Amino acid sequence: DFKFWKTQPVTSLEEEVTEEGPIDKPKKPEDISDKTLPMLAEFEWTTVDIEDNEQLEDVFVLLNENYVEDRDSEFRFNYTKEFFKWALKCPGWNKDWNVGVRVKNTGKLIAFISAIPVTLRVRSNIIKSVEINFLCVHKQLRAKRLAPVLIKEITRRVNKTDIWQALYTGGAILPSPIATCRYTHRPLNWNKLCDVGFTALPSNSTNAEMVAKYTLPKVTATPGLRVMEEKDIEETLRLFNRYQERFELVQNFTKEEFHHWFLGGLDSTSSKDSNVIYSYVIEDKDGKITDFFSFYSLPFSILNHSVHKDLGIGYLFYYASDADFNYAERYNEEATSKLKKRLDLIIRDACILANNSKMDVFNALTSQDNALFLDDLKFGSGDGFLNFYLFNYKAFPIHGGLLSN
Ligand code: YNC
Ligand code: MG
Repeated sequence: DFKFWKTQPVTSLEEEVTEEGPIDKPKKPEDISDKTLPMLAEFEWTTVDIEDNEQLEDVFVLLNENYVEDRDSEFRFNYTKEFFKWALKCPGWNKDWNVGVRVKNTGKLIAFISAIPVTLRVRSNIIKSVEINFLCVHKQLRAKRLAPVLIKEITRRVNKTDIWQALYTGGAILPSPIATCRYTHRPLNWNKLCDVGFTALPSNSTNAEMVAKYTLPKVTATPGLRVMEEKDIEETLRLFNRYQERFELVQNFTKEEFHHWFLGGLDSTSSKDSNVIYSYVIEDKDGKITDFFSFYSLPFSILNHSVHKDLGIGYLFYYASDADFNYAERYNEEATSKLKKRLDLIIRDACILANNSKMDVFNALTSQDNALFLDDLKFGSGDGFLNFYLFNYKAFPIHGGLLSN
């Protein structure tokens, strides 16, 4: 019955939105308390310094052991320091927004929540916001109403900087999703996926048939495809911004943010050696960038397998193409079929590159324009759904594509 969520500025599940905009009356940072929320006696608040390796390690030990798991507990995300640096140390990141809870006696980290700054566009409205991620409570401390306290504390800290809106995503159904996407999976290494129980052999096929179905060439097909470099940032961002106009909910990137999200963390120089984010551009013979795509790596640990310990997973991230710039004609058949052809080609190359980078499966959401190519590129629907939420912002449902996550 959402005892907590009922008290928060979010759209309730039965509500019909008639007007878009903030839910709370405008407030000022000075209206917000300077004091941290009360915490249970045996625990204490901590601001996790993610630039301190030991503290960063506390976070990924907590998450690796207690964060999202598949239903049968066979796989768990295998977060690394590099991944967190990329995900949490983006331009404008705020040290105070990595909030943890420790056991007073032992110092053990038992809960975490994070925020990073993002600029959202909901249709034509630009909203200065944060994105909330990595909410986690230790398995043995669940159902003690710690999550609402973490959420209120991060809200307080964000509000203190004059930011009043947030975006968050998750598998849980809460009041109220503005959009829901499904996870899809494109097997790259069928034998291993089968071996570790990630996929099962369909009853009417043989392993050999499945391997044949999913085998990809080693060499990409798009002429002019190459790794994105520093010098491409400005042109690629322009292409990207134009492409994003077609979507109703997007994240706007500054040049600096674009650099971070597509060329790796602040302290890494190229996407090739960061091993977290992989970005590519397609340059035509006149030296013009016509397309770009990206994917990131977030492997699973395999929990009880004698041979395989990790499962390499690539996640399709953002892409853009000049194949269909007339977004007003989004549903124009000719424009759509031109774009589809192009995306079929370049995202197939993304699968090839992911496979060459030792990833075993390539995941994509049904967001952005992915519906155009998922079937033809042999992505299969997964069990997982991802709901998108806005905090303190009422919005009409989002149609069609939206941001990647
Ligand atoms: C969830 N995922 O409904 P009600 S996604 C938000 N997001 O409240 P307790 C959640 N709320 O129903 P537990 C939630 N899951 O009474 C549960 N809730 O109103 C709500 N899992 O609290 C739930 N990470 O502490 C209920 O539950 C209340 O001990 C119950 O803890 C929950 O990062 C959790 O899936 C998720 O670690 C921490 O189960 C725990 O079960 C866990 O008794 C595994 O909580 C990992 C996992 C979630 C990943 C994510 C996005 C989080 C968004 C949070 C909302 C942010 C709002 C905006 C704030 C900034 C505003 C500004 C400006
Ligand atoms: Mg709890």
